[in-house]
Amino acid sequence: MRILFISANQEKSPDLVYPIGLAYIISASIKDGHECNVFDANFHKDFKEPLKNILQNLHPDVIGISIRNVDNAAYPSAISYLSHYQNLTDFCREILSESIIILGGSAFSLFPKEFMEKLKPDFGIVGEGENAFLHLLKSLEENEIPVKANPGIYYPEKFSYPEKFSFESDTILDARDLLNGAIYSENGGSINIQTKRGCCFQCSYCTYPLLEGSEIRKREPAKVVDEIEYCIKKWGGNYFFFVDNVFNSEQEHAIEICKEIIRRQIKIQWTAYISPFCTSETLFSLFKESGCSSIDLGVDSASKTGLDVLKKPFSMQEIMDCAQWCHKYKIKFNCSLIFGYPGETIESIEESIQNIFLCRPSSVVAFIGIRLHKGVPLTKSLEKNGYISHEKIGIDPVFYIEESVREYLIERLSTLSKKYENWFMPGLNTQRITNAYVKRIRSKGFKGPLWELFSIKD
Ligand code: B12
Ligand code: SF4
Repeated sequence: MRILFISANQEKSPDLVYPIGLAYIISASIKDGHECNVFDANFHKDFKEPLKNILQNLHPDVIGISIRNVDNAAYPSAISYLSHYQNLTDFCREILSESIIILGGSAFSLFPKEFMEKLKPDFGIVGEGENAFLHLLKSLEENEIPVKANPGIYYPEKFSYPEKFSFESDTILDARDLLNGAIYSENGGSINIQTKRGCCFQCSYCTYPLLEGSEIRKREPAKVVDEIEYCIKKWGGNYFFFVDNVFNSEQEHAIEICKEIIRRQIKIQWTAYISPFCTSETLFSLFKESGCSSIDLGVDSASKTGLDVLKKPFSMQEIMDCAQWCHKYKIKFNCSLIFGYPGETIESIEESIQNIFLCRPSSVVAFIGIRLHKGVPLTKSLEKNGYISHEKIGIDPVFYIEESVREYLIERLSTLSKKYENWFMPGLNTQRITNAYVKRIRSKGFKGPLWELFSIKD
């Protein structure tokens, strides 16, 4: 089939992000013999003219649209991207009413019913899209109504994630090229790469097990490193972002990848999300040797109550150990925090802040409140105890904030972010790093997450 793939994302904050999810769908489609074309809205703020040209010249049978972010998840100034997605899908319909529109991506997967109602595509695919997308195309080619189509929503893989990273294919490299990898590598902070999917934990607020499944499916380390080498050769970039929800959730696998980078003597820098469970000093020393420049330490809370309520699978001691190894091996690290969870008190807020100061991170990104998503343990228990009804949770962001500490939190975190330049509160608009500034430092070659601007505190 002739397909036009559209990456709808236009968010440039905190950084320009290469649409790797769409690259995977394109890779699968190339492998299956489909004609693949792309339109990336990131490069066309006003997308109408260029999109009209491509739609009219191409007349695609199918338009596959990837929608990544629902909103920026930042209380109190949350931004919803819904109207942009609506404009984009309406425009495609207006220009070519006969093409079949299929939606997918993390935003769609979190609110499939709601996006189906608002954007009215022909189909939508929830979760991992490679096999489902090809299956749907085949059904369409054969003029069959997809067996599992469920009033327009197509859910084939929602509860049956493959056991292996089964969509491994060399066509990922062609797909990466089609999506202008070189421009992203030059203007963004990193080249993104995935080493596995799935998370076996169940932190109370987290959507990742819903999006990727709770079975971990790993790629072969050699394949991951082949892809790294390809990107370096093709695009000249050498800063990589491992986009796994937790890079070290299987310590052995992370170690194998580091060792393979070291064995091939590839000179790269990299960053990743690291969780304080499943770590060791050996892991951090291999991180360093393989080029790890920084890690985002997914702490979430540094108070005993916070770790319990958020169901984090590690202790305060494990957080401290990681911080100590980062200092020893000179790896910059950011601590991500969530304040205002159910049961948060002024004491637990202060305990968390004090413990984070003890860790001496390069930076801190602190969120106020929890953006509620359907189907996660926290939301389910809030629904059960009557705090909120299921219907109220949707595309319009709703946040849980422990009411008794709301004002204290806003005041306290504003003060901290004014006093310490390395404390960031997305949503409080105290941010000193503007998009224009980011563009300037990127054009001068600064790579990595923006918080790498701050050095590790000795
Ligand atoms: C790594 C990551 C980041 C990194 C990215 C670094 C980089 N250089 O790539 C950073 C830290 C920069 C980041 C920033 C943000 N992120 Co982020 N991020 C992630 C994370 C952990 C992984 C994303 C990823 O690359 N996945 C790997 C790819 C292969 O998977 P995928 O994109 O989902 O694609 C699959 C399917 O969705 C589907 N699919 C995708 N497209 C299409 C299209 C079609 C047609 C079909 C059929 C299927 C399909 O198939 C794909 C392959 O199986 C996800 C959480 C998660 N586990 O998904 C959050 C996530 C995507 N981020 C999220 C958000 C909100 C943001 C920010 C807005 C946060 C903020 N306030 O700063 C920014 C936005 C940045 C931007 N410019 O857009 C949300 C989006 C949903 C929401 N709640 O709105 C997520 C889901 C986390 C969450 N809270 O639930 N992020
Ligand atoms: S917060 Fe991290 S460890 Fe916990 S469920 Fe989400 S991805 Fe897994």
